[in-house]
Amino acid sequence: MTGARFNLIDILDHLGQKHSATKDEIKFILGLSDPDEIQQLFKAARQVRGQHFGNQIFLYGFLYFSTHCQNNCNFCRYRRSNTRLVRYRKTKSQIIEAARDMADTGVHLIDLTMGEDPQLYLPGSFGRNAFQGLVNMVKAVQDETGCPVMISPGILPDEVLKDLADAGTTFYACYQETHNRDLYHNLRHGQGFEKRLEKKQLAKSLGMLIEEGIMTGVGESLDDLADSIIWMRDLSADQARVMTFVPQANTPMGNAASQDSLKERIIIAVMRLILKDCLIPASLDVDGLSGLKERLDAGANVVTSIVPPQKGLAGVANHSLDIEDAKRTLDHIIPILNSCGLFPASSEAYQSWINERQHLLKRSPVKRFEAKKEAMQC
Ligand code: SAM
Ligand code: MD0
Ligand code: SF4
Repeated sequence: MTGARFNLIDILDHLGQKHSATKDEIKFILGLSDPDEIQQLFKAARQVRGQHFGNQIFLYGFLYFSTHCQNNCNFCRYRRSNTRLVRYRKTKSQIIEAARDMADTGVHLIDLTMGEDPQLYLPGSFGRNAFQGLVNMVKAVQDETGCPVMISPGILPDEVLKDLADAGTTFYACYQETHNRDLYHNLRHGQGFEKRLEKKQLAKSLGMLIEEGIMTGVGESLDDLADSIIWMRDLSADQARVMTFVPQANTPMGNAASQDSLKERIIIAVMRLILKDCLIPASLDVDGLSGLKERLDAGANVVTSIVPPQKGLAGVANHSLDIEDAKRTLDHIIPILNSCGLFPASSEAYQSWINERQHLLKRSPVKRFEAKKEAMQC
């Protein structure tokens, strides 16, 4: 518990009227444990979602095109030292075919995700040329599907981020996992905390929208969670996610206790109340299709990790759950949206949300960048 006791109804009213909250108030709502109070929190989050997005939900296809990785994140199945899995690297034509299939079913965006594939980071070839194939592939996916693209590649050289921005890539996703530096170094061992933040800032200054993300169930405190939400606000994240850590066999954190979805849902709701018009995913990658309704009920407005079957594609936190039995598809997802009184948005509605957001970014890039720099110094 946080110690301080506030009046929940007052805070929820205040946040529902577009106001902000102090860190102590954020900690207080993150720490709720009374089931009735948690339901009030979820209801308030759904109301704020409704104010900004009505009953429209966005849908993201997930395409994990290379599971090779040079890094050794302690939480991740795809860490370099895990030799007990079969990895893959999809060809450009396989990627385009899978992306086209997903676009045909009606997703709004294609999320192209990779490990930091060592083939792209070979000694001597690090730089723009090594990544030309990646940039061309993003262009081809955009052209062939007509969908906006999110790229989730980890850390890239600055000039490659620039090439991706020039190619019209809509989103750069790069998750900090936590904004507590000590915890970060336990999770993303050997990777720079500042560097990861700076890449997001650079992407934003180049005109791309950014997604920030955290994990819960990794030893974080309420204070850490409140800090992360404040970071997301100060970074002007366009999309903000939380995922419950799923322990992975043959990794250093493989024997950790698993956490149920309640904390994740509380964080989703608090993000909604604080970040308001930000996109907030309900990922199918943690609890599969059966965890979708409860995440939407907490105020999420994007379904992510939609994966087509029969393509040999993997998830991240759950590499196979619900994929080959086609449950991560719109046929299964749409009835669940409808049961919550929600509907898939049109592609035009998604594109106009993006346009509006990019327009805002163009109007005040310097101010936003300075605000973020100040936030980094706190
Ligand atoms: N390699 C790139 C990178 O690390 O930025 C792209 C992959 S990234 C989109 C994979 C994300 O999935 C991680 O940042 C983390 O948030 C989440 N993730 C990975 N392993 C997980 C696990 N075991 N449980 C829950 N989430 C996990
Ligand atoms: C998801 N498995 O949406 C995906 C992944 C990467 N941008 C997203 C973590 O849950
Ligand atoms: Fe590699 Fe990304 Fe997994 Fe870390 S989270 S090991 S960078 S794939």
